[in-house]
Amino acid sequence: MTTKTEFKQRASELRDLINKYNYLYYVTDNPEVTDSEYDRLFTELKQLEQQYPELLTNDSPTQRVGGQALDKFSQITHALPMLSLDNVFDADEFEAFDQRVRDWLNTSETQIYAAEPKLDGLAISIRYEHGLLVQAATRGDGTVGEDVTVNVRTIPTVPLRLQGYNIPEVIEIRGEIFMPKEGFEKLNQAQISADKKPFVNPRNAAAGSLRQLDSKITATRPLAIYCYGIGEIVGMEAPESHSAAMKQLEQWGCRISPELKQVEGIQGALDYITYLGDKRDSLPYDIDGVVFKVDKVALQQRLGFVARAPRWAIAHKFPAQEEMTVVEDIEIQVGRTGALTPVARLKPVFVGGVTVSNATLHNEDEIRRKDVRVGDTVIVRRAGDVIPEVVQVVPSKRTAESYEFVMPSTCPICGSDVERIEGEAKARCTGGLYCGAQRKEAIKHFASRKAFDIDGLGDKIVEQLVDAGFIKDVADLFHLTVEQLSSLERMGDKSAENLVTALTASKQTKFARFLYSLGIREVGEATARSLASHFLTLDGLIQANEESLIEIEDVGPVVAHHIVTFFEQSHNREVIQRLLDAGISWPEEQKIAADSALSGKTIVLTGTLDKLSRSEAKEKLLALGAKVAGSVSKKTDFVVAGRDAGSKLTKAESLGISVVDETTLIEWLN
Ligand code: D41
Repeated sequence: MTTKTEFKQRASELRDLINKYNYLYYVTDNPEVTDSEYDRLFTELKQLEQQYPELLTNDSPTQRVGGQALDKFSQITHALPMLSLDNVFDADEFEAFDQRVRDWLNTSETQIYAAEPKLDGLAISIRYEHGLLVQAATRGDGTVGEDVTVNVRTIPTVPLRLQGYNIPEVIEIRGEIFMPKEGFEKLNQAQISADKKPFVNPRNAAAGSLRQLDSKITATRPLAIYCYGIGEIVGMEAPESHSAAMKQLEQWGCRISPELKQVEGIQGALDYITYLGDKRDSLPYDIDGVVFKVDKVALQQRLGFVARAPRWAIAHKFPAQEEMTVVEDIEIQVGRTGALTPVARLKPVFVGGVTVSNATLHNEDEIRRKDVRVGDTVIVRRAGDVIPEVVQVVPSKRTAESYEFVMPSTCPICGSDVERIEGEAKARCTGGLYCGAQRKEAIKHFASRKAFDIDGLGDKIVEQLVDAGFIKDVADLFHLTVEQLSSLERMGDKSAENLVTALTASKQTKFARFLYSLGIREVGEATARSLASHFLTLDGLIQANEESLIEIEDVGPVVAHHIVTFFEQSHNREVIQRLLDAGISWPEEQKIAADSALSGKTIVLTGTLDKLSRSEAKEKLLALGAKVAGSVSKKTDFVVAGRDAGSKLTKAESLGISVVDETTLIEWLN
C-alpha cells in the first residue's frame, strides 16, 4: 500500500528531477530528456499536488506558471543597497578610470579586471534562504525596490532552489533580467495580431513583463537572467574575486554570462571592447556596453565607493541604438515590385554608430498606429544592420506646426494609380510595365523562361541595358541593335547578334505566355492560361469587367481586381500597343471543347513518357480542357504513368484512382 510518506517522497523526487531538467535545458542548453518525458513528470507532480495540497512547496516547478494577480507591488528595502555604475564612452576615459584605480591603490601594477557584457534589461536582487528562493526585488532607487517575487519565479533560468554544495544560510544574488531579441520579436508579432500595442524595444518589453501585476502574464513572456553579483551573504565567506563568485553562482545553478572573461590592464580591456563590439549585433540579446570590475574583492574593499557607485567598476558604453531627432519630411519610396514605403527624412542623428538621416515607417497603418507627423520629435532606432526605424513619437515635443502625412493616390515615380488591397499592409503602384522603379523587375520577368523565354537575356544584361539607358520598358527590347548590345561590358559581337536573333524569334509567342509576361499581380502561368482560353483575344480580356472575370476558374475577386486595374492604366496599354507594333503575335486561340471527354478532369502525369515530352502532353491536355496537377490527391481523376513511375503511382493505387499508360493518353489526345 502506498502511504502518505511515499507520496511526499515522490513529490520531492519529481521536483528535483524537473528542476534538474529545467536547469539542463534553460541554463546549460544541454537537455537530457525529451519534452514529452518532461511533460509527463510535470503532469504527475501537478496531479500529486492537486490531490495533496500540503505537498506543494515554494520551490515546486509547478509554481512557475504564475499565481493570483496583485493589486500593487509592495516595497522591499534591500539588505545591502544596489549600487549604480559610472560610465565611460571612449578609450581615454577608460584609461583615466584605470589610472584612478591604480592611484587609489597606490600601485603601478597592471590591474586584472573581470569583463562582461552590459545587458540592457532590469537589475534584480534575488534572495535565497537555505537555498530556497524567498524574495525578488527590482532595483528601484537602489535602496528600496518592488517585490516581484511571484513574477521572478516564473522565469525558467532563475533557480527556485540552489543546487549543489556549501549553500549559505542567506544569499542575495544580483543580476539583469532581459528579453532575448527572438522572444521580443515573437511577442510583438503576437501583440500586433491581438490588436495590442507592441513594445518599443526589448528593454521596455522586459520591464513591462516583470512589472505585471498578473504573474500568469509574466509566465508567458520570454524573460531570462544573467547573474552579475552578490549582495548580502550570511553563513559563508564571500568568494575572493568576482570571477570566483561567478563560478560559484554557476555551480549553484545560476546562469552567468558566457562572455565573462578576465582581462589585463588597459590593453586587455580595450581589446575586449573591440571583441564584444564586433559581436554585438550577433548576440541573441541587446547590450549597451561592457562592464569592467576590479576582480579581487580585497581590492574592491580598499577602493570602496563614492555616491553609491563603486570606485572598482565602470561601464564602457557602446554607441546608443536609440536617439531623438526631428522628422523633417515624409516621402514615399517605390520598391522593385511596386510596393510604396513611407520613409521619414530626419534631421541627421548619430545612432548605432552611424549618421542616420532616413528611417523607414513601413506602411500607412504603422504611421497611424505610431501617429508620426511631419515636424514631430521621434526616437529613432538602429540596431545592427537593420534598417533604421522610427520607434515612437515624443508627444511632449509635438508643436502646432506638425501635420499628418497623406498617402499619395498616384505613384510619385510614374504617375500611375496607387492602390491598396484590403488586408494588405502595403499600397502599390499599378503601373507595373511602365513604372521606372519597377522597370528592371518587370523586364527580367518578361524575358524569363516561362514568359518570353529570350535566350541570352539574363538578369545581369537587363540591368546593364536599363543602366545604359537603352531600354525603359519591355517594348524597347525589340528595338535594340547589335551595336548597342555589343557595347555592353562582357558582350561580344557574336553574343549580341545571337541576342537580336533570339529577340526576333521570341516575337512569335502564345497568348497565354504573353499574358503571363505582362507581370500582372497574382497572374501566374495557370491563371494566364485560363484567361487566354476563356477570352481568346486580347481585346476581349481588356474589355472584361471584374464580374465577368470572377466567373473564370482560378480567378478570385483580388486577381480580377488586379487585372482590371492593370489594363485601366493608360501607361500599361501604351506599352502593350508598342509591343504589338513591334510585331509580337500569337496564333489564334482555339475555344476549348466543353464537350471533350477530358474537360474538367484533373490529371497527374508521372514517370517518363517516351513519345511525348511532359510539356507537350501538358499543353495538349490543357487545350482539351483538362487540369494538370502536380500531386495525387482524392481530387485526381486519372494518373498517367510513364516508365519508372514512383511514389505518385503508388499513391494513386492506394487511393483507388484510375491509372493509364502513355498509349492510352495518346489515344485520348487524338
Ligand atoms: O549587465 C548589466 N547590466 C550589469 C549591471 C552588469 N553586468 N554588472 C553590473 N554590476 C554592478 C555592480 C558593479 C554595482 C555590482 C551591473 C550593475 N551593477 C548595475 N545595474 C544597474 C545598476 C547597476
